[in-house]
Amino acid sequence: MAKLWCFLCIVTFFQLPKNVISKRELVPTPPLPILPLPSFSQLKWQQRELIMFLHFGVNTFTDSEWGTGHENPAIFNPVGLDANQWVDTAAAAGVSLMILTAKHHDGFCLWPSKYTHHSVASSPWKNGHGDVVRELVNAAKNHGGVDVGLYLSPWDRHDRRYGHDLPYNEYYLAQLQELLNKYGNVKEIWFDGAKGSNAPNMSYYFSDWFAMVKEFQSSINIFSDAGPDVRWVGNENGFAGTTSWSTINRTSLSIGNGSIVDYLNTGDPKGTDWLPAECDVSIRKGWFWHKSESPKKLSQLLDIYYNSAGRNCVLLLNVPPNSTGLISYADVQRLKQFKEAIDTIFASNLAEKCLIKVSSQRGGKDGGFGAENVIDSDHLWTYWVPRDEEKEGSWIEIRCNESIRFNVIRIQEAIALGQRIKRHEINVDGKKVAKGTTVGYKRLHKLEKKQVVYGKIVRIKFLESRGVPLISSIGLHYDPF
Ligand code: FUL
Repeated sequence: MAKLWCFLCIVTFFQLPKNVISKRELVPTPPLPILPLPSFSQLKWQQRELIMFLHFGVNTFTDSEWGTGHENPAIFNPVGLDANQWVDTAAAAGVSLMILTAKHHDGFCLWPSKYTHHSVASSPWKNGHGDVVRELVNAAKNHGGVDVGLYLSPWDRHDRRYGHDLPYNEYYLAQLQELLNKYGNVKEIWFDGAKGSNAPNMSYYFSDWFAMVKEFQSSINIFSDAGPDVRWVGNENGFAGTTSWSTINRTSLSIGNGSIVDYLNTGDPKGTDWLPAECDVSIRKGWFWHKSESPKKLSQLLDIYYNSAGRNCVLLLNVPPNSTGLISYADVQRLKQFKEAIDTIFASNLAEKCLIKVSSQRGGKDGGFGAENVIDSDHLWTYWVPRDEEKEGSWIEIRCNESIRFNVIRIQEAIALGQRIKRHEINVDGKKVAKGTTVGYKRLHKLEKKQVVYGKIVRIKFLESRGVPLISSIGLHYDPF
């Protein structure tokens, strides 16, 4: 008897793991990604949505946009400079990264570079002991939650080495090392492709620059016309294309090449590189502060937001400190209004009050990929997935008990598994109200003024996609502005 008991015991012991495994096999797995994918740093960058650019330097004192390189450092004296005010302004506007022009085309350095005299060290500001980069870095650190990025202009109108490939590239690399070694974490570096038409010929050693940047800063994103981490959107109006892929072929890109702006603007569904676009635009007409200029209207800033962050891009909004060294009151006020407006529009999601139905769901009910994922607070890692067979024609329906009033539709893809949607449309109570191509991290459809919608049933149809669409969030909002 004892022997028999023991035999049963052994049989049960060997059967148990099998049962456990077969139960586990039933848990639906996420679908395969569709390459290319974002890197960890690119995902973090995308979630920022809004970055602040700070153009500041000798031009702030000469009322110009492109300095000649012959400016006397004696003119640089921002007696009231307070980087805490810059950071407070940015943080209040919801900004988590600030990019400062450490050196613009005029060659004047906002930090005391040991490789040139053309810097703050030769200015009367703080008797030549000032360092604007340090002030920003310290203020950001004190504030917490705000990161720093730097712009180092390749085109240098002051340094005599410019136009001589080897010495200038060595000079530029030496300055990069100073900036990336001495100031802690730098989250983005901006390599501007601009160069005057009469400037001397010059080859930049991009491969050396990029390799060195990554050596010093492992989590940095490198911006240039051609990446490698973030690309230019092809204009300076802050507008991405209505079709906006984060994917593109880097081999078709080059820095400072005016003929590729349309390609940069839309990206490429067949692109083999993940290289999302950043939309740079200034809150004023110029990049640098000019007494005669004032900030754009709130409605213009909202348009820019819809056409950048609302088209799968990050908005890089320039807010130039003035000659006192402060962000002007008018700009601070406008940014406050802008932030309040965004908060008002997106604070409530009217879809949350309604029932969400989907055409099908991977793994069936309770499979983990259902409709509930599109109204939770995670906009990346929880998402709705239709069945594999539903690559085209899948849909999400928002069914409300009573009519709701909205004029903004928000759709977000789970881009961590690749950008997929090629074409979609939105119907309200059976009538088409909007259509579009790409979605990406965030797509906002702002309906025209006269088109405020009252409706009960909103259906979002995914008509064409690379693989099944993965939707991480859906929103219906009302914009009163
Ligand atoms: C351009 C520059 O020439 C402007 O001065 C500004 O810095 C803008 C962001 O990029 O290419």
